[in-house]
Amino acid sequence: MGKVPLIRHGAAVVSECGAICAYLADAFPEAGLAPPAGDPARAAYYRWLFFGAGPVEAAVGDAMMKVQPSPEQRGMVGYGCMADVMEMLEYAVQDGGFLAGERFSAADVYLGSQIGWGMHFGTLEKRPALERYWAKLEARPAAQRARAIDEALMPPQPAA
Ligand SMILES: N[C@@H](CCC(=O)N[C@@H](CS)C(=O)NCC(=O)O)C(=O)O
Repeated sequence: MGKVPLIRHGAAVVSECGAICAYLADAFPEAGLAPPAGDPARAAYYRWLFFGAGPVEAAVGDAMMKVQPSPEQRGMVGYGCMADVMEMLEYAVQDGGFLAGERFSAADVYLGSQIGWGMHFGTLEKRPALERYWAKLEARPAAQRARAIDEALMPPQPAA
C-alpha cells in the first residue's frame, strides 16, 4: 500500500497503527500497556483500539473528502455519522480516567493520539471532555520524554 508506519521486530512485520500499538504492548508486557487476558478491562481496551482503527479513521477520512453519509446511507458505513463518532468519543473519556479504566494503555496511545491530533488539525471537533483527556495524556511524564526524543530527532526548521 505504500503507507506508513510499519515496524519490523525480529521476524515480525506489523503495519496499521492500532495493530502496532497492540503488538508492542504484548511484546513488552513489563511496560504494562495492555490489561492482561482475562482482566475485564481487556474489553474496553479492545473496544477502543478497534473503534479508532475502524469508525474513527473512516469517519475522519470521509470528512476530509467532504463525504457525509445521508441518513439512508448511515446504515451502510461502520461509523454511522460523524456526530455519532463524536458522541462515542466523549462517552469513552467521560469517566475522567483512561480508555481501559484507571490505567493508561496502548488504547490511549492510539485512540488518544487520534483525538489529540484530530483536534489539533481540525479533523475532529474540539469538545471540553476530549480536551481534558488530551491534556491529561500530554502531561504524562512518558509523553513528555517521548516528545523530547522526537524533537531531538527533528532537523532544525528554517525560521518562518
Ligand atoms: N490505516 C493506516 C493508515 C496509514 C496512513 O494513512 N498513513 C499515511 C501517513 S499518516 C501515509 O502513509 N500516507 C502516504 C500515502 O498514502 O502516500 C494506519 O493506521 O497505519
